[in-house]
Parts: sequence; structure tokens; C-alpha cells
Amino acid sequence: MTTPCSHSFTHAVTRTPANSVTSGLRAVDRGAQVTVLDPLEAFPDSVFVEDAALCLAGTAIALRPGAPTRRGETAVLRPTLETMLGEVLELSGEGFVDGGDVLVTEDEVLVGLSARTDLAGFDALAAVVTDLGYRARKVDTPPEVLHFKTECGLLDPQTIFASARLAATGCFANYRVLPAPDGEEAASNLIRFNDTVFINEGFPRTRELLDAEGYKVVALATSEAARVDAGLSCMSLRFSPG
Ligand code: CIR
Repeated sequence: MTTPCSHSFTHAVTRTPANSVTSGLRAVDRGAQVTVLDPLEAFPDSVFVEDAALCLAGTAIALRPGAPTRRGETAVLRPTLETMLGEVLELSGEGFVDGGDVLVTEDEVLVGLSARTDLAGFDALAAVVTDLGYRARKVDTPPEVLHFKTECGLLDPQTIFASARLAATGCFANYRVLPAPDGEEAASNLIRFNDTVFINEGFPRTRELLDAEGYKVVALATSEAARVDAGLSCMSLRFSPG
């Protein structure tokens, strides 16, 4: 016979969580509603939803991705945007804009000209965001960088985390810039989502720097996305419906 003990057991029962566990009861709901769309086999880069639309001030703007193989992504995304945000605004003309080239701050929309985003695209987007109450500013993306936001991300209304080479272009002159540590430029593409800063995993000095600055940091595994030139921000559209 085993000796009785209040913390000694030989069996336990548990249950695999249901998908609906996200709707479980809680005292305070601190979460966000995350919609995971179905995969689109016809569009190999469609997981990078950020490039096909811009959500701003409770409104969705359909973008026109610069890569020919990505142009159809916007049409497939549009019904979801309409359901969640109502009427989707369109770009006039025939220019191109990838969402990865668009950094939104409190009152400004910085648009990096790049291999994917051209001047006509900037002009069209500038007209739309100006109507929504933002200033649009055209900036440059260094030639060897895919998207403007590949090397920067907003930490708070005044602070931008950016690679030294992007900051050196002077495009963030009106902001406080935290430079990415040398060798950790790929960490620059981070996301501030409510009180959390999500960073790409594998950048210990970036983590240390942001911890020291008082940000709540969560690192996510993105090495598979990096194989197709992508980082964190491109895999979501973040918004609050108006
Ligand atoms: C592309 O080249 O379009 C994709 N393989 C990667 C897109 C990454 N998007 C982003 O950084 N915004």
C-alpha cells in the first residue's frame, strides 16, 4: 500500500483545447480578434497580406502590389475588408504600392519608393490618405532593401526602430530613432500591437535594447518567412474598425 500524501498522484485527466477556447470566459478581455484567412495556392506570396491593402483610420484602402504575380491578391482580399471595414477605397491611376512600403505614424504616412512602389502609386495613395486626415510623405528605400518597412517599425508615436542605413537617409528626422544593433538589421521589421512589441526571433541585442527601453517584447519565429524575403509585419493587417 502506498503512503498517502496530499501531493502524490499516479493519474491525471486533461482535455485538448477546442478551437473555441479563444472565446472562453475571462474577467477582462485584453485580446484582439484575429481572422485567419484560407491559403490561396494560386498566389504564392498571399500570406503576406500587408502588401495588398492598407488599413487606416478604420478604413481599408486597396493597394496595387508592384510584382505582377501579386496583383490578383487584392481582389481576393477585398470581400474580407468590406465585411470588416465597410467600403474599400481604391487608388486612382495605374501606379503601384506595396503595403510593406508604408509606415503609418500618428499623423503621417511615410511611403518608401522601391522596386514595388512607384511615384504614381505614391501620388494616388497620398490623395486617399490626405482625405483621411494624414500627411503623406514620399521617402526612399535603399536599393538593396525589398520594402521600406523591411528596415523599420514604429515603437510608439514618437519612436521608430530602424536600421542605421535607413535612418541615415534622414527620413525620420522628426522622430526619435532607436537604431538596430549592428548585425541585427533584420530585426528592424517589428510590430507594435497595443502594449506589445513583436520582434523576429534570433536577435538578442535588439531584445535587450527594447527591454531596457521599457517595451514589453515578444519574439516570434519567422525564419521560414525569411526564406521568401519576408518578416513580421507583412503577415498581418492590423486595424480597429471605425
Ligand atoms: C515578395 O517578394 O513579395 C514576398 N516574397 C515577400 C513579401 C514581404 N512583404 C513585406 O515585407 N511587406
